[in-house]
Amino acid sequence: RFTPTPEDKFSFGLWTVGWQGRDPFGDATRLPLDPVESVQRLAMLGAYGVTFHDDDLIPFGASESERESHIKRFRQVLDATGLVVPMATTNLFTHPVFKDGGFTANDRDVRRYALRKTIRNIDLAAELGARTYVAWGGREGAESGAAKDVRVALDRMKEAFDLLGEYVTEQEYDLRFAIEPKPNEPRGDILLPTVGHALAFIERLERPELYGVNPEVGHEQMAGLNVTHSVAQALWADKLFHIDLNGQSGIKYDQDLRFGAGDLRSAFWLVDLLETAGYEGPRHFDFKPPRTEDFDGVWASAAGCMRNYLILKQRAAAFRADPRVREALRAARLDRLMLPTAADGLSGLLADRGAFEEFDVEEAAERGMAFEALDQLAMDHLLGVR
Ligand code: GLT
Ligand code: MN
Ligand code: MN
Ligand code: MN
Repeated sequence: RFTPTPEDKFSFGLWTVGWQGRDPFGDATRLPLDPVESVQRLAMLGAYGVTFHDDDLIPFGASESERESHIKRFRQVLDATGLVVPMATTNLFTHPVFKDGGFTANDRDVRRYALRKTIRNIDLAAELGARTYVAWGGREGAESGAAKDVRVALDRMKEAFDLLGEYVTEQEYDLRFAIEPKPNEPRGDILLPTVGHALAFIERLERPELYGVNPEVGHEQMAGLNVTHSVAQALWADKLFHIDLNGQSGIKYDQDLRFGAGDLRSAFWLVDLLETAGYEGPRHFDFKPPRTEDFDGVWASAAGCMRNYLILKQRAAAFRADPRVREALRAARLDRLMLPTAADGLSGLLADRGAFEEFDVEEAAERGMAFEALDQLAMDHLLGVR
């Protein structure tokens, strides 16, 4: 029970289990992990996929021949374990050259370098069979007002994504982009800070169909938002290309806790949404095993992400299947929300005296919505007492 298998489509970034625990106040608490070992361990735990930044796999500055040998070892362990690479991404944030961003750095040279670095890893992503290319612009932003002309920076952001879209189209790669929003950290304020901002941005691109979003649980919560609502709107727009699952407790620094830790109720509703909305992409974990942990703790933390997802999936399914819940959903009038407001059209609405002139506003205002009883049923299922 609650044992993951590849059919569950769980994936992990190399940078998650491989995080050494370096933070702004302290040095690394763990040794580097060989990507080959990460892949082996993740496969043993029941994951189906692994994702990476260019620099997670091939150390920054490696020579061409070193690069080839890192890729070869990686391919070998993928073949041996059967793990797939559903997604890849670019590191445009660690090296000091990116201190003012990649695609929107004020320095034009840096922007051109960032695009070439990205294109180089897109080729590798396509070779390894990835279908999604994530773009997290953690350094695209500012700490002060005049330092960044946001409207012009968005022009450069659009230019970058349009060039990347042109490239994958020309190469005939079966690859789409997923923009990952975050409100702040490491920059004081980051461009495209929420799912909503990213969705609006995408519509201004030359090939909008090539771009979607990669919402991260904790990032929406850092902005004080309901991540399940953000993901629901992305699904509504057919833009949920990928997802970063993790845990966060309220508005504070990016905690990247294992999935299910932090806001558990939010995790429950998110799993309920993903499992009922027909999301078919990877369930990707972007978490950081706390720096208190040794390697046993790292693997326990990774296993916990998947276990919590499967427990919540079972709890959410039990909630949806419970006849009392179905009744409570009707009492809360969810079936009524599904009715078009004016199937009779605008003229029907305007001619309907019952809609306004004869509408009993006071009577309608008195109707209770029965949401609390419904939510308590959810709570009972989440807590495992039903
Ligand atoms: C970085 C960031 C994550 C992003 C990764 C993709 S890297 O760790 O904090 O949220 O998903 O670039
Ligand atoms: Mn992320
Ligand atoms: Mn995060
Ligand atoms: Mn992160």
